[in-house]
Amino acid sequence: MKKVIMSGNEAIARGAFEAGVRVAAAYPGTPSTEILETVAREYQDIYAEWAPNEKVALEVAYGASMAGARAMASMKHVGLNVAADPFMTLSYVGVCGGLVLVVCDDPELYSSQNEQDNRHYARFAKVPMFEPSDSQEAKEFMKLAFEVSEKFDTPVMLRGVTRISHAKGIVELEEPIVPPVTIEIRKDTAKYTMLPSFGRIRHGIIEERFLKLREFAEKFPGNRMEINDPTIGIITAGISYQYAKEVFPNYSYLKLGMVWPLPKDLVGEFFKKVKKVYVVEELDPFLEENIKAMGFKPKGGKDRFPICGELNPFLVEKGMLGRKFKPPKPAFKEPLPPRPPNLCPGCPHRGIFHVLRKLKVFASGDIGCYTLSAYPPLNVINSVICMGSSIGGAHGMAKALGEKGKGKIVGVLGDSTFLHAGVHPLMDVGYNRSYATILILDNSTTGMTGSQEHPGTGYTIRGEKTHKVDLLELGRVLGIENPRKVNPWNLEETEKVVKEELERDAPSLIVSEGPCTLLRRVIKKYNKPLQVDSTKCVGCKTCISLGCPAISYHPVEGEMAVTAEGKKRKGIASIDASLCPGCHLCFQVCKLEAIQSQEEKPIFGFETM
Ligand SMILES: Cc1ncc(C[n+]2csc(CCOP(=O)(O)OP(=O)(O)O)c2C)c(N)n1
Repeated sequence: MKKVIMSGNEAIARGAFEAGVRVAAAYPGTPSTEILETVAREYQDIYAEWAPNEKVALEVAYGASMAGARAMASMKHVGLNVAADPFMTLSYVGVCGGLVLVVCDDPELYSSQNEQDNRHYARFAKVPMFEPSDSQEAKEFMKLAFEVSEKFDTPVMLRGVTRISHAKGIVELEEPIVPPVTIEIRKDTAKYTMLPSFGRIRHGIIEERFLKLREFAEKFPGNRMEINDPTIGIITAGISYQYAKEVFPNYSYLKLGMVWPLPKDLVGEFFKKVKKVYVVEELDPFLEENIKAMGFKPKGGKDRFPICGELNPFLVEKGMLGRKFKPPKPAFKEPLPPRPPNLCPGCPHRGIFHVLRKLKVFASGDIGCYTLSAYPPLNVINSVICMGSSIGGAHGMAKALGEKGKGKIVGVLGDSTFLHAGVHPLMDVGYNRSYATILILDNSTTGMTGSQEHPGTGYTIRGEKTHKVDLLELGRVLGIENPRKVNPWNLEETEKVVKEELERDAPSLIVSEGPCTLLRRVIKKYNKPLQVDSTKCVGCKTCISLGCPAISYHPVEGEMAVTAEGKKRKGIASIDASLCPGCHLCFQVCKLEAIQSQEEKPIFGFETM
């Protein structure tokens, strides 16, 4: 059997392939993104698509399943909030071809707006959930998940976390199977049409299904007991198993590969075999509370281990032994310089935020690279909760403030976010006549998650050309009479248009159009890097306030503390030519002409070909 090294996400994709999946849909989101990217790259027989959002992705999988195909939807944890509506009722209708919903949680919020524990969703929707502890299990559990899905007529959830998705391990490859269900149109209206009369019947059916799944959990091969030292036992699952096993290899374990429903008899057996039982799990006391509800009394759980953030072997050791946590000695004497997250050099968003900061607006923000402008030195975004919320937030604020807020409220979101969850709120702005100005920062990609296509880019996940949504046209259709377009690298033009739109007492929309500097699909003609004339620079830091990583400030003393024109200065700016893509934003903000262009006719931003 061939063995390869794979990340958890790659292994999940491989599992889908080996299980004979036909249709896979997703919306990007860390840490889940590479699952569909791997499917699209490696497994050409699987139809793969970026859906506009997670709700659509799950509905696509549901349609494929009704036709008898094995189907998968993958998303990050908060994506399931968006897909929760179809998900909760999908549990009622069940499947025809197996359907697996992969959700990847993000304990520690490496790249998310919250760290919700999606195990609750499995209980909430009464569907089984598997949780792998490494890449091999990720692949195996995917295949089992499809079998369970068809056997019990249920969607199955597979939960990952960042450390499973992104860590690599050895995976044994097998040949793909031909799934047992044929793909054809079948009509079963009472099963698939959730009118109240049919839904009532299905509810009863899923309660029965749940009892059968509980029995199945007792025999599920991924739930296993490892009896070593009988004095101490740990009930655990997923990545927490790895942490505990690393520090306490000799303890006994009940490792749960199926975290919902739980195997009551197996848990009872473990309590009989081991003297003191602890529950080690990341985030919420999900296993602990459910085990306690069965009548068992673990010695410890969340009273010893943190409820917030990731666990790690040190935290598990500390919790188990009650010792003070001593962080390991750093390998370097000097601490690494802090590198706060920042917009890239040449990022089109920077120009917009320079203008919005100048105009002192309240910026109802959204989720994407542009959220980073909430940090210094830009300090522009003032609020964010979830994808698409910028528009509704700005609109609601405008309605609450009335006259007082006129000309002061903007909603800012990216192109991918707009098409994910911004279309309906913009419809609301048009319909209910808001004066809030909405800015869509169209960089022609889903930048934050690593540059994925979406319905506004004109390309599919496999790079085929396709229909491209025209954002200005869409704005018009939604009730914005005169949507405007700006080049965000042209500060004068951008400021003029934003000011005019802020003054407009009507729904208003600005589409800021400038491709992401990291976008590989677009071929760009860059200006030459800019240079600071050190004889002119007075160290006023105006260019520094753009927050461009290519520009830095250096204190000066002695002769250097005076400019050629005799002006005193404490420092000077410099531009790192290896980082500067020549966007010319700094050139435009420097009033002393100390930043020099090397172009006769500079382009603001860069030209695309
Ligand atoms: C419900 C949900 N799905 C996915 C994500 C992951 N995510 C964060 S920002 C973002 C979109 C960013 O793209 P865009 O709006 O175009 O802005 P950009 O980063 O390109 O500036 C995505 C998919 C999320 N945070 N929430």
